[in-house]
Amino acid sequence: MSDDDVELEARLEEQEVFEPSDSFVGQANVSDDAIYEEFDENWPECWQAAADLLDWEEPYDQVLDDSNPPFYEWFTDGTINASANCIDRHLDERGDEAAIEWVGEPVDEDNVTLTYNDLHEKVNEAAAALRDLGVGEDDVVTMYMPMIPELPIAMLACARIGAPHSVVFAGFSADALATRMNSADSEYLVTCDGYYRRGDPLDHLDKANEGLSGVEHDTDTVVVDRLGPNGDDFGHDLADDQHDWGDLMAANEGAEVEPVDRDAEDMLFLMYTSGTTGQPKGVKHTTGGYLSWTAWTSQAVLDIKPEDTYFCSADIGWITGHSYIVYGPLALGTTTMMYEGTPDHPDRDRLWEIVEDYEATQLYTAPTAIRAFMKWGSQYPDEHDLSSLRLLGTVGEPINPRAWKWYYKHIGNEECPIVDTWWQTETGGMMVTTLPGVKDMKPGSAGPPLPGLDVQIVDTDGEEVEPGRAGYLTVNKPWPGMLRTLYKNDERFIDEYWAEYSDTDSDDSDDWVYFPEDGAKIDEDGYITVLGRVDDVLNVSGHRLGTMEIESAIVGVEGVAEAAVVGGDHPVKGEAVYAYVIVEDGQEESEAFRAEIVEAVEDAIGPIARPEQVIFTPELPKTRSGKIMRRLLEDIANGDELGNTSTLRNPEIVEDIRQVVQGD
Ligand code: 6R9
Repeated sequence: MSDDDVELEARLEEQEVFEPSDSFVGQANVSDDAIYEEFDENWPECWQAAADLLDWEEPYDQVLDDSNPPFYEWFTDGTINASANCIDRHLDERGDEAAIEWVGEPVDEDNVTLTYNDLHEKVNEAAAALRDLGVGEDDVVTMYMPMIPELPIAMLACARIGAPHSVVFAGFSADALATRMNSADSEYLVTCDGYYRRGDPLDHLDKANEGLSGVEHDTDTVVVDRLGPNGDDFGHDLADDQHDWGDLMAANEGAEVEPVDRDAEDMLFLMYTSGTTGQPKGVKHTTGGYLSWTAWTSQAVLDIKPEDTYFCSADIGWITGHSYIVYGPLALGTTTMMYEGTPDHPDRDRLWEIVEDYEATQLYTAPTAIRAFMKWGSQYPDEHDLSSLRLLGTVGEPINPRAWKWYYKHIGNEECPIVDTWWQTETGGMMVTTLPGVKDMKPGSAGPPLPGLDVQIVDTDGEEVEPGRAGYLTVNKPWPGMLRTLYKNDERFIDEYWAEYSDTDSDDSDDWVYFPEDGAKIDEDGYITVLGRVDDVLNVSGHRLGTMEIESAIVGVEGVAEAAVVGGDHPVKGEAVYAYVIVEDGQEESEAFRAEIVEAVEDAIGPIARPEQVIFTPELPKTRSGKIMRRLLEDIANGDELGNTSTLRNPEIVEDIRQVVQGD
C-alpha cells in the first residue's frame, strides 16, 4: 500500500456515511426528498413523470394495465419511436452538438464526433439500407460488434424501422452467436471485419463466419469495415449473402426514413443473458416502458443534463451499454462517450486521459475496473485534471467499501457523489441506488430502492427479515422498465422470476412478486446491501455467466466424465471461475488436457469465461441424494474453512480436493 493509501485508510476508514456536497445538491436534477412520498401516494400514475420525458406519437390511455399479471403492460395504446426520441427531437436545439464522442484505438488517430445532425443522417441511411436488405417491422436483427460507432447507429436504425435488435457481445464466441441467432430466428446480422485491441488489429469476421455456419436458416450479413487496409492480412472476401456496410450506406446517401410508430408495448430489443440452465434467456424489452425507464433514471440518478459529456465505460454488448450509453443518455439529448479500447492501453491512465481531454462530467463504471485502478495505484489518476467530473457511478456487482472510498477520493476528489446502482438485464434500468441529490451515501450499500419501487428483503417464506439479517431481494410492484417476458417462452419467464414468491394462480397483481435471484440485507434506514447471486450464476468482472453453460462446455470435451463449476473470490474480478473436473478412465490428467478444457470454454462462451483453475479430482463431493455440494467447492476455492461435510455421501473426498487446491 502506498503512503497515500495509508493516509486515506486512516481518515476515511471510520467514516460510514457521506453526504453529497451542497454544490452538487444545488444543481441536481432531483433534490427534494418529498419525491419518495409523492411517488408512493401516487402510484402507478407517478410513472407519468418518466413517460413525460419522451415525445409520444399517440398519447397513452393508461399508465399501467395489471389485469393479467405478471404480463404487465405500461403506457397502453400509446405509440412512440425510440429513434425519433433519441435523435430527431433534439435536432432543433442540439443538431450541431455532439451526440456521440467516439474514442478509438489506435490512440489519437481516428476519434469521431457525431453531432445529432450526423447521427440523424447516418441512422436514416442505415435504416434505409436495412430496409433494402428486406428487414421489416418485428424482424430481429442481430449485431455482433465491438465498441464502434456503427453499433449504436445500427441499433437506432433498427429502432427507427421497428425491427428489434439483439446485440451479442463481441467477446462472445462463435457458438454463442449461433445459439442466439437460432433462438431468435434472426435472419440478419450486422458485424465487422475486426477491431483493435491494445494497438493490434483483431480478426472478428472469422468468428462471425464460424458462428453463421451454425445458423440453421438463411441469413444476410452486413459487414462494417473497421480496419481498412490493416485488415487486409485477414484475407476476407464477402460471400454472396454478405454486404459491405459502406456500400449500402453510399447507395442510400441522403435517404430519409420516417420513424415507424411503435406501440408502447412493442419489442425494442432482445438481450440474451445467463440463467440457471445451460440455455441463455432472451430478455424482451419494450419501446415505451424501457425508454421511459432509462430516460428517467438517467436524469434522476446519473443527473444527466443536455450540456454534459457523460462517460460510461461499459460495453454496449451488455445491458449497461444499451441503457446508459445509448438509450437513456440520447433520449435526454446529452453527449455520450464511447471508448473502443481497454483502460490500460497505451498506459494505465487511459481513462483519466479521456476524462481530462473531453472534460467528462460523469463516469459510470464497474467495481472490477475500480479494483484494478486501485491496484495500479493513484499516480495514474493523479497525473490528470479530473475536476470536470461531477458524479461517479458503479454497477455490475457489489463494491467493497475500500474500493468505494478509493474511487471517492482519487477519482472524485471527495466532491462527487457516488451512485452504487443495483439492477439487472431484466429490470431494464436502475432499481436500488441513492438519488445523488437527495440521499447520503453508505459505502458498500447500494442504498434505498428508487421512489415508486417496492423492494423487500424476505426469508424463504416470503416474510420480511429484520434489518441486518441476510435474506432475498424481491420486487413487489411492477415498474415500467421491467422485462415483459422471455422471448417465446412465457412459461420459463414465470418459472424463473415469479414462481418462487408469487401465488401463480392469482390474477391479483398484489399476489405477484418478482425474484431477481440476489441475496441482500437491509439496515435500519432502509439501505440495501446486495450480497450477490443466490442461483448458479457467477459474476466475473461484472459479467454474468451461468455455471451450467460452462459445465456443459467442459463435459463436451472428450475425456471429461463430469464437471462442476463454482465461483471463487478474486481480488480484481470479484469472482473467478473454478472448474472441478473428473476425467474418464484412461484419460491423462495432463497440462495439455487442462489447456484443451480451457479452450473449450473459450470456444463455447468466450475468453471472459476462462477458468482460473482447472482442478482434476477423482470424485465430486455429493449429498446422499446425489447433488453436488457446490458450497464446499467454493470454500475450497476460497481457501476458507470447510463447511459441514456430514451430509455427504463421500466426505473423505473433500480433504483430498482441498489438498490439491490449497496445497498442504
Ligand atoms: C446491470 C447488470 C445483474 C446482476 C445482479 C447482481 C449484480 C448488478 C449490482 C450488483 C451488487 C450492484 N449486480 N449491480 N450487485 N451491487 N450495484 O449488471 O446487469 O449483467 O444482468 O447482472 O449483477 O447480482 O443480479 P446483469
